[in-house]
Formats: sequence, structure tokens, C-alpha cells
Amino acid sequence: MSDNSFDAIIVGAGFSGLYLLHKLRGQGLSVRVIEMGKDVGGTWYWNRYPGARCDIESMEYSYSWDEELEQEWQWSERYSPQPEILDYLGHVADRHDLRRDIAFETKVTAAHYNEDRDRWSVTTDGGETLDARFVVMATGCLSSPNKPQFEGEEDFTGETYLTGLWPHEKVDFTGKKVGLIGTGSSAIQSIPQIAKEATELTVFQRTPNFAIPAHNHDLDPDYVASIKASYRELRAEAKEQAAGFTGSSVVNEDLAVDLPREKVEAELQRYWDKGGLTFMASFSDFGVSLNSNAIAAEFIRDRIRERVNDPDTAELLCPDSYPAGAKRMCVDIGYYETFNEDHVHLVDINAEPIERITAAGLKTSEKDYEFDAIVFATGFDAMTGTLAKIDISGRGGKKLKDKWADGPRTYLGLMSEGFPNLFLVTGPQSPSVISNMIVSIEQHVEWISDCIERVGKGVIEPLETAENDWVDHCNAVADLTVYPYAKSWYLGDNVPGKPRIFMAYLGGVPEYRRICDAVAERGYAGFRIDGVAGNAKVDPMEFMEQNEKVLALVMKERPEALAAFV
Ligand code: FAD
Ligand code: N01
Repeated sequence: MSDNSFDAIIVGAGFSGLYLLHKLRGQGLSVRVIEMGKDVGGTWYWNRYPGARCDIESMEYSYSWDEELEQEWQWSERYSPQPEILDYLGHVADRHDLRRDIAFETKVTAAHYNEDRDRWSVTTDGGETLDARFVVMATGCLSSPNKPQFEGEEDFTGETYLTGLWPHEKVDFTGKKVGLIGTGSSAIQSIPQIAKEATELTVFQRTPNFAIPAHNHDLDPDYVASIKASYRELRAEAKEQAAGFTGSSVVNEDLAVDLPREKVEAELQRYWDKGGLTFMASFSDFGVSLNSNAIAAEFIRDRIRERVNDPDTAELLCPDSYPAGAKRMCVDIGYYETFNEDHVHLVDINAEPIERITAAGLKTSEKDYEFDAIVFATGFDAMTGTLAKIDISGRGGKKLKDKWADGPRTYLGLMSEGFPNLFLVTGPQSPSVISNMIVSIEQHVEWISDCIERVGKGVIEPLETAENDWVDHCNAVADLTVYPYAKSWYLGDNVPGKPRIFMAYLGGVPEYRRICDAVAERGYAGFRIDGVAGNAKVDPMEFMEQNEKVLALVMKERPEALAAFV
């Protein structure tokens, strides 16, 4: 094989790419990873803004495949900060000698399938062309920052920052007047930290978010020892939970709508006091019923009103235009209290639209603001944005971008018809961003590497019928839930012109795993291998647990959604 020819090329060196490199190398394959960044880390390499940290607890937001590492690594906090997660991934790269197969500071610009040779040609921004039988896009769901264009940006004489592309050196806001646009997770994490340094911080909000307190703390050594003593059980339990982390499956058998309000509120308070993302798992009807969800939403709004002193500011921070959890729930450390500080201001840009950026700051319909720095905490072109930047063409020169013009189409979020031997890690229509992503990444990496082992020197691709059925199933499950009732990046709403389709799979992490396993066990049902399609089928409904009470509730509220699901 030439220097530029590999069994597999992996794009991206975050949690996904690193584990995949380790796996495929272990299977004896020649592998090259191509990564734009100067080092490993992915999300944790790019998102260095103040306050960045995970919101799945660190003991679970970590690899499970290296049991010695699991025992040796010491996480410092319940939700560890970005520098520590980046160190962890650097350590993994060293420990498994991964960097020698990674080309850093190299961007993949194109990937073309050559039907005559059943191989992919992968082109980089350095002008190099590499060749491989398999290509795996480990390019991340949240890896293309979304930077809306504001008129007059080029006039601004101060500093500008984008949370998803934060500088490597410390940014010091001491003595500065700062404007910040956005109130999603990145803003909610960074605002309290920036407020500690800035002389004035003005936050421009379009839509308020629901945030649950993190109750973050240093990890107690006894607690850590107890987890480490039974780590296998914890990991196994996480895989069986709805969102891939413990506490994400509902345990309450009663529905919130069937209980007296005081009982529901007492239960919500218990989850609130625990902190973090398990809050919405308190009752199973919150995710599907708008009426039930309103109870959770009002509970959170009441807590916001308690935490924010000024009633007008509190009301502005209270989301009331969409169900709780329908936009990605945030986890906060002192976010709401930050607005009690005299030097922190909130501007509702619905009432006072941003007209333009000026040389001195920013102009709204009401006022000119002067800033030394503007922070854009404006999110990502999620799920498909990064893939769309690569010129990917499959059979017959068909472009992935064209195929996905009306929204992504995949079979299981793992492959797309017409693009043989091209795999996606946590691709659209898989649980991905709805789950503890490390659990979902490991599941995909393991499924993909087993599949590559089975295919050997052959070719695998999904059948169009299987893909269509999967996309329909994903949409039917999403329509059963409250998610479509918010404008969110899950649906592409944050990027003008992006088609509106729910881009993740909401059927649950354990159900999804069982579906993928059944597909493989039944001879890769729904796929064609070396031109031959088996007869076996996998019907996702075989694996879905039906909660009769919940379905009855949906029947009352949205019978058409239920009809499409069953
Ligand atoms: P990424 O980490 O995004 O890595 C993809 C890599 O691909 C990047 O390094 C990128 O540079 C590279 N790449 C992309 N395109 C190209 C190209 N054309 N050529 C070369 N290289 C390319 N998830 C959770 O489950 N829990 C959390 O608490 C959590 N916290 C998060 C906090 C933040 C601030 C963000 C933004 C996301 C968070 N996520 C969280 C989601 C997070 O993205 C995943 O958990 C995980 O880190 C994704 O790993 P990955 O390897 O799949 O993708
Ligand atoms: O991005 P977001 P993010 N004018 O899209 C606003 C993960 N993550 O980077 O809601 C004015 O949530 C936009 O307003 P609106 C996590 O999965 C996790 O914060 O569209 N405002 C919104 O307020 C998360 O969900 C953590 O009306 C504009 C904000 O910018 C995902 O990454 C931390 C605008 C963007 O919020 C993305 O989070 C960070 C415009 N033109 C990220 N365009 C953890 O805590 C956008 N906005 C683990």
C-alpha cells in the first residue's frame, strides 16, 4: 500500500475519532485520522470559553472501554471543567499512542467514492489526496459554530469572540464593558464567569432557556471510590437508561397529570435539589404532553422568580413560548443570580431589536451600547453543518448535500444510501445529542468497527427502503413528543434556510442499541453487502416499550401523532 492509501480514514479526533482509531488499529487495519485542530479533543479543544464544562456527570461523561484508565483517572468535580476534559483526551492519546496516526491542522475538503475501485478519495486543504476503503465521519454534532451576520460587524473596533472558537490564551475581561449575544448553554455557562471580570456585562436575549441548577461540587473521594468499586455495573446501568446516563429513565409510574399538584411539586423539588439533567425524567408525561409539561415549566419559572430579585428581569428570563426540555435543557451554576448584580444587564431583543454593530459597540432600536468586547454565544449549525462543508459524493457522483437538501436521510444514523462504506458516528437520526454522547459514541464506534470487520474488503450500503422506513420512524417518534413545539437547533431552526426536521432519534438509548444489534445479528438487515441484500427485516416497533398511560394521554391531545406512530 502507498503512503497515502489506508484501510480506513477517520475525520475528527474528538471522543469519537480517538476511540475509533484505537479500535480499528486493534483490528489490524491501517488507519489515518485527519483533524483540523492542532491537537486532539474536538469539542473540548475548541470550546475554551470561561465556564465551559460538561453537564453529564464526569464519572459518566468518560470512556468506559479502558478499565485501567477508568480506575486511574481522577475527575475533580461533579461536572468537570473543559481544561480537565481536554487533559483527559490528551492523556488517552498518549496512553494509546494515538497521535502517530493523526494528521493535525489538516481539513478534509472532499470525499469522493470511486465506483470502479470501491474506494474513497479523500482530499485535504493541503492539496493531498488520500485513498481508503472505508471513511468514517467522526466530525461531531456540534462542531460548526453558528455565527449570524450582523450589519456593521467590520466597523467594530473592539474584540470579538465566538464561544465555539475561543482563543487558546486566557481572555481577560477585567475592566472591560462586554456585550454578549445568546442565552443557550454556552452563554449560561460563560455569563457568570465573564461577569466576575467585566465592569459591565450586557446580555442580548432572543429566547430565554430553561436551566436547572448543577449543584456542582468537588468530588468526594469516598464517593469516587464507591463508583470505581462497581464501575462495570454503573456503565451497564447507564446503557439501559433512556438517555444513556443514570437517572435519565423515569421511575415514577404515575403520570404528573394524574397526581395532586402538591405531590408533583414535591417530586419536582426533589429532582431540583439533586440538580442536573435528570429533572425532566421525574414524570414520563412531561416529554409527550403539553398539558403535563406546563406543570414542569411553571415549576422552573417559579424557581427563576425566586432567584432573580428584579421582577421584570425575572419575567424576561422565564421561558413561556415553548415546552420545558423542548430546547436543549441547560444546567447552570449561578446563572440567574448573576442578573442580581448591578453591573449585569439583560436586553430583550424582541422588544429592542439589534439593528447593527457599530464602531463603538452595538445599536438596537432603542439605544447605542458601547463595548470593549462582544461575545457571540450563538451556537452551532448542528448535526449536518460540518458534513455539509465537506464535498461528499457517492455512487453516480451523487452529492450528500443534495440528497440532504430537505433534511438528513440516514439508516440508523450510521450510513446514508448511495454512500457505500461511509459511516457516521452519532449521525443524524441516532440518539446522539439527546443522550450522554459518550455512551452513544462508544455504541456507534463498536457497531461500526464490528461492521467493518464483517465487511472486510467488501462493500456495505443501506437499502433505500430501509432508510425511508427509518426516517419515517424517527419522524413519527419525534412527533409524539413535545420537541417540535420549540424552535431549536435540534430542528435546524437556528440557521436561516435550514430545513425543519427533527435530527436525532428520540426512541431511547437502550431501544436504539437493541435495534442496531438486531440489524447486525440478522445479517445486517436493511443493508446490501457486496451487492447482496438479505431478506431479514428489523421493525423498530419490536423494540419499543409502550407505556399505555402515556399513549392514552397522547391520544387525547394529539391523536394524529399517535396514529402515525403505531
Ligand atoms: P467533536 O468533539 O465535535 O470532534 C469532531 C472533530 O472533527 C473536531 O475536532 C473537528 O475539528 C473535526 N473536524 C470536523 N470537520 C473536519 C474536517 N472537515 N476535517 C478535519 N477535521 C474535522 N455532550 C454530552 O453528552 N455531555 C456534555 O456534557 C456535553 N457538553 C458539551 C459542551 C459543549 C460546550 C459542547 C459544544 C458540546 C457538548 N457535548 C456534550 C456534546 C459533545 O460535542 C460530545 O459530547 C462529544 O465531545 C463529541 O465528540 P465527537 O468526537 O463526536 O465530536
Ligand atoms: O448554542 P444554542 P450553545 N440573534 O443554540 C442565540 C451543547 N452545549 O452553544 O434561542 C440573536 O443553544 C439563540 O437564540 P434563540 C448543548 O447541547 C452544552 O449555547 O435561537 N440571538 C440562543 O440563545 C447545547 O444545546 C454545554 O432564539 C441569536 C443562542 O444564541 C449546544 O451545545 C455547554 C442569534 C445559541 O444557543 C449548543 O449550545 C455548551 C441571532 N441571530 C454547549 N442566533 C453544557 O453545558 C442565535 N442566537 C454541557
